[in-house]
Amino acid sequence: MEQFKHIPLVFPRVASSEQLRASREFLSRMSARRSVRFFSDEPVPFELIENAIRCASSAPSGANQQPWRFVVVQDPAVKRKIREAAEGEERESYQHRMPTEWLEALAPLGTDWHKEFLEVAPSLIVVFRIDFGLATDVEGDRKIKHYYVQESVGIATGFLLAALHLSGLATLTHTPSPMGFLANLLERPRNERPFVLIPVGFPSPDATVPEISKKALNEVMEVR
Ligand code: IYR
Repeated sequence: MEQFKHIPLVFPRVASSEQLRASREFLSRMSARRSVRFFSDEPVPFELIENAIRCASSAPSGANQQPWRFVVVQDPAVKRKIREAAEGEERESYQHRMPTEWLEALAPLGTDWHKEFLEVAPSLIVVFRIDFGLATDVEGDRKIKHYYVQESVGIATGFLLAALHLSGLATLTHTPSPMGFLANLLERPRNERPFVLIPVGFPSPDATVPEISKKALNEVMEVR
């Protein structure tokens, strides 16, 4: 049996007063996050995007396969194409595909098929899930099974949103539907599928957000 190396865990122990302080500060900052649909075109320092993607890529994943790819779109011509394609799909969805029940659930958010933010935000991060690995050997392409892709990419996306927010940037968790066009426009290989599209930038000065709230702790937590 092949031996795989283990190394000592690095786990700095912090004083409980500091644990509590850090926990409260993180809670307070994360609770102030909002999904933003109105962006300014002000550019974003690129290292903020890089570091947020480094952070996302540190997430746990099934068998540590890290089944994700983050495509950062800044080219105005590509952003325009993405907007045009997304609005085409979304217009069809809002006008013909989404059942009344779905439209009613979305009503408080005030969304519609217009997606101006896809062109205005300085960066779009398109998260792709890598459904299987591709290895090439003498017999040609071979598929490598990936495990828990949906869960892994969901966790990494959570890390990404948290990192961008704590860097002082606004984001939107956007899923134009269907979003297969993103794989074509961004020329992804056949093992990659779009997972979510995240515009990143600063809010426009007159940005508004829907007046909605989060569930209270006693609605989301049970202790037994
Ligand atoms: N993709 C559409 C509709 C939409 C769906 C859900 I679920 C939302 O939480 C928000 C919007 C859109 O982006 O408008």
